[in-house]
Formats: sequence, C-alpha cells, structure tokens
Amino acid sequence: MIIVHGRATSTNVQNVMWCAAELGLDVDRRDVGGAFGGTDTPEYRAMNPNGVIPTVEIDGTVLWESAAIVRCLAAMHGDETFWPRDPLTRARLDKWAEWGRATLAPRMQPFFLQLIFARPENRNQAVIDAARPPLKAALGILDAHLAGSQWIGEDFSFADILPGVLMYRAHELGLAGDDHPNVSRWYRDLAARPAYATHAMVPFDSLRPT
Ligand SMILES: N[C@@H](CCC(=O)N[C@@H](CS)C(=O)NCC(=O)O)C(=O)O
Repeated sequence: MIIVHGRATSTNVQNVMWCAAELGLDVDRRDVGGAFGGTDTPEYRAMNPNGVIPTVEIDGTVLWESAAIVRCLAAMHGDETFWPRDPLTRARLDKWAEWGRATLAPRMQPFFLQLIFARPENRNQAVIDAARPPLKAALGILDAHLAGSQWIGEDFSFADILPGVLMYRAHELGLAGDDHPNVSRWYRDLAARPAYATHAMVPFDSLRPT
C-alpha cells in the first residue's frame, strides 16, 4: 500500500508518481501542499517535520525526500535494468540521477521562480540572464552524454526519472531546444512513455500568481 501526500503539480511529487507508475504500482495520492494546504498541521508535521511534499507511506513506513523514495521504490520493485543490483553498475546510472538533483535542478530553479512563480511585473531579468550560462553548460553536458545513448543508461532506468522530470518544464519554458538536440530527443522519448505523460507533463499554470 503506497500513499503519496502531495499535489500533482510538484516536480518532487511527480518523481515519485512517475516512478511508481513505471513500476506498475498502485498509489493513493492525496492533494496536499500549495493551494491545498495541509502541510502545517500537527499530523502532517509528525510525518514530515520539514512541512514539504511529498511525504510517502510505504506499507506503513513514512518517508520523505523524493529522490530517496524513488530509489526505495526502484530497489523494491525494479528489475535489473531499472535498478541494477551491482553497486558499480548502478552507480554509473546514479551519478546522473544525483547530477539531476544536485546540478541540473538548482540551475533550473531561478527560471521556475522567475517565469512561473513571480508576477510578470516582478520578474528580474538580471536573474534570468545570469542563470542562462550555467544552465546551458549543464544541458550541454547532458546533451553530449545523450548523443551516445537513447536513455541515461543503455535502457530506461531510475536514473532517467530524476533529471527527466524537469524536462517538461524546461521545454515548455523554452529553456532547452535547438541548442540541445539530444536532450530534446530524449524528452520526446520520455514524453512517449504513458507514465511520463500522465505524471510529469502536468500543466503548471495553476502555480502562477493570480
Ligand atoms: N528535497 C525535497 C524537496 C521538497 C519540496 O521542496 N517540495 C516543495 C514542492 S516541489 C514543497 O513542498 N513546496 C511547498 C508546498 O507545495 O506547499 C524532496 O525532494 O522531497
């Protein structure tokens, strides 16, 4: 039994939902966070003292940190291609999963903040301009890697999920495209996966200020 507490518009919830769907797992997702609220209640804080989403219950065990949850689901239910059991084989994939979290996501964050969450009149063009070169460099590294393979590894795996979940917004916001043809080809291949289309290609207009 898997319960995911978190709104569908959160990329960190999407990580978990997409992973679970790839693994064919049934999930009971409950809207929490953002406009839904619910993260400040004593009950929620008892599960997740950070007050963020997602919080996930797997067979009664409460977990938070979406990347840790993706790895847990992959280890519990993934086959050898999705989650290689040999540590070195897995680490060759996991370095990209971690890179997605540690390098790519922070370089996209300024764009999300400025282009989605800020009111147009409050957008800071200097922040956007300063964020472009580091994002371009990161996408260039990913593009060079994807020139040699369809997926992050030889086969689709957990390592596609952590950077891949960001690609919908990156392409919708025009952050990746002509300069990164292999990234865009990878995004199209991800988008052709029903689990990605359902859980990661979630419109984000509802996150914009009203
Ligand atoms: N590192 C955490 C980050 C969690 C996080 O910051 N979640 C955001 C949404 S993406 C959140 O809870 N925002 C407040 C809210 O939605 O109410 C994870 O990956 O689970």
